[in-house]
Amino acid sequence: MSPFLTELLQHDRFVLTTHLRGDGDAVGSTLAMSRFLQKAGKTAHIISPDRVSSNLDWMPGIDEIESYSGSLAQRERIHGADALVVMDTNSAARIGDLADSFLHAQATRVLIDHHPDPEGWFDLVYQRDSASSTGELVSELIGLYEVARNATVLDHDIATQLYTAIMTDTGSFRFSSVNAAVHRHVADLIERGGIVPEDIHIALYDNRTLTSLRLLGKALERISLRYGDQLGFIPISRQFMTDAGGERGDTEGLVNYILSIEGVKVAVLFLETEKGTKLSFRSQGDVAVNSWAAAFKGGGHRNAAGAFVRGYLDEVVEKVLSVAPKYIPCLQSARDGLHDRPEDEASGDLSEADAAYLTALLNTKSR
Ligand SMILES: [Mn+2]
Repeated sequence: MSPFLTELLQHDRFVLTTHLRGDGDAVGSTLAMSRFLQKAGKTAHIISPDRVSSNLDWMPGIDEIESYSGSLAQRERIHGADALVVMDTNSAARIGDLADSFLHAQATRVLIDHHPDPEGWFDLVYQRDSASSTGELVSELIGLYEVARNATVLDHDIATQLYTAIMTDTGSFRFSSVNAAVHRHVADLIERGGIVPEDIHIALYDNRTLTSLRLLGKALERISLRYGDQLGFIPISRQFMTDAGGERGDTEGLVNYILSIEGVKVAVLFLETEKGTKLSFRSQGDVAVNSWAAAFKGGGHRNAAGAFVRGYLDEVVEKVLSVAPKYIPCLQSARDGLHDRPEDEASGDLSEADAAYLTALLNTKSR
């Protein structure tokens, strides 16, 4: 068996968690990992830092996820665990109020994740940033276990959870992280798990409200292009959201539409919130957006990243777009008269409270 699994399975009482505002990969991979551990004879509980996305309510096992309340029972459960597993994020700030007890735990702190640059406080790590999703990593681990123990772990529920995880984190199998290995995992989930992919796609994507679709229409009218039409962006003000009757979550996936324009290689969604503007960066293929996001104290993957910047929406838009060519070389030959500003894009000093707020807000789609 892999050294990681051998060491992991020396433990008996597991508590698993994932990042704030858990998405398909976060929730699916954590549920599948928990069920896997239970089938391996362990006790496993999932405590999420907050409520997971409501579009996952249909997922098998979803009721087993507790939201963290800080209750005595939950704290005792964490204290009594001999392994604490963090999934689909590598950062204490992204597990909200659980961070304190995880950081100071006596238990083995385990990371299973596909984000780059893990924080240093984990004792046992299964991480590969070229993996399409945390779901793919869990699928791998289950496969290794099944071979080593000559056992069957994969079932209909686990297959549903992992299919959801991999599918949502790959934009329905279209991002640059998708390769033959991903499809082999998925083929196995379909074949051995007996799942019907169409049912999962319908459950996830065909439940929009008319209001949110109308909001999408209005938002798409606001797309602008720059840098030789290679960069597209949409600014969404709070006023726009109010006028359109939109709710949090209605802008989900909006940024991906920008990339569907021919010739557009980089897309940014600017979403104004009460305290500043949330940025979602997307790009295609070899074009990387994570260092651009990092310039604004954000982060993420090569093709999907996020950040949060204080200030008025219009100012933030100009500030972020004006430095784009510095981080995206393909835009350099297509400068279109924007003023490049001096090295001030790191938006000054964030107080600790601001930084924490930023992190909580950041939903980098944690691919
Ligand atoms: Mn992920």
